[in-house]
Amino acid sequence: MAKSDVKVLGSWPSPYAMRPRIALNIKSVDYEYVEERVWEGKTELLLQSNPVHKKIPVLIHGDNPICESLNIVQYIDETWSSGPSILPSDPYEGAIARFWAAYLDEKWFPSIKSIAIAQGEDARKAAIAQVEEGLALLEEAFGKCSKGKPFFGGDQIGFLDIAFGSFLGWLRVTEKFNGMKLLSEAKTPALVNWADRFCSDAAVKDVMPDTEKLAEFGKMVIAKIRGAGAEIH
Ligand SMILES: N[C@@H](CCC(=O)N[C@@H](CS)C(=O)NCC(=O)O)C(=O)O
Repeated sequence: MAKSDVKVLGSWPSPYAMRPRIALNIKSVDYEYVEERVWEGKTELLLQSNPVHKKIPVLIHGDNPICESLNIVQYIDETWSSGPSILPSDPYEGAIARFWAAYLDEKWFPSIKSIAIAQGEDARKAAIAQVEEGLALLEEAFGKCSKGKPFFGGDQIGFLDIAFGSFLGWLRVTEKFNGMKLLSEAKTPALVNWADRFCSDAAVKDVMPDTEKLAEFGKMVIAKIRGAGAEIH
């Protein structure tokens, strides 16, 4: 497949945009990465490719746009057999991986955002407690899914590794902003080691944003939100 036949529309600070890139790297598929500065405006290509949500990431394969990051990862897994499988072949393990991925997107990451925009100390502490509660659940899930292997997906990075790992940059920024560790040897030892392994994996390391750069971007976004009373996307 020629590089120009596979495009990813993404934005560097977006956790969601990392997901298709990691999946394509796992499958050793060459692709063109198109940086969309969605916080400044949207290109015609993005609006045409994702007219429903108007969000990145979008995978454009030939003439076909595919939207929603986890849906894209599944598409990549089903389309290319040029690398290890990303979704578990066992239906129960697949259902568990998709369950936790939905939990991360629908509940856990919104709590991370709540820490950033919490008004007052009580609200901030409540949001931190929610994030920590989620991490305790994920620590337990890691034990069950990995069965003693390095990743949620076993020996290789799988669907849930991608879903969760893509949030590690923002988790580190949150730790930095709040002067605390959310992933710690004391509370989440397995996830601490998993996070190090995930970030240094060949499929991930070049797409994981630098924490300092992400923190600078985060400050800008938070200031904008506090000013406008808007929501973080
Ligand atoms: N559920 C979507 C979320 C994608 C998303 O929220 N993208 C953000 C960037 S992180 C975006 O494009 N925001 C622009 C907007 O909402 O206008 C996915 O998994 O792909």
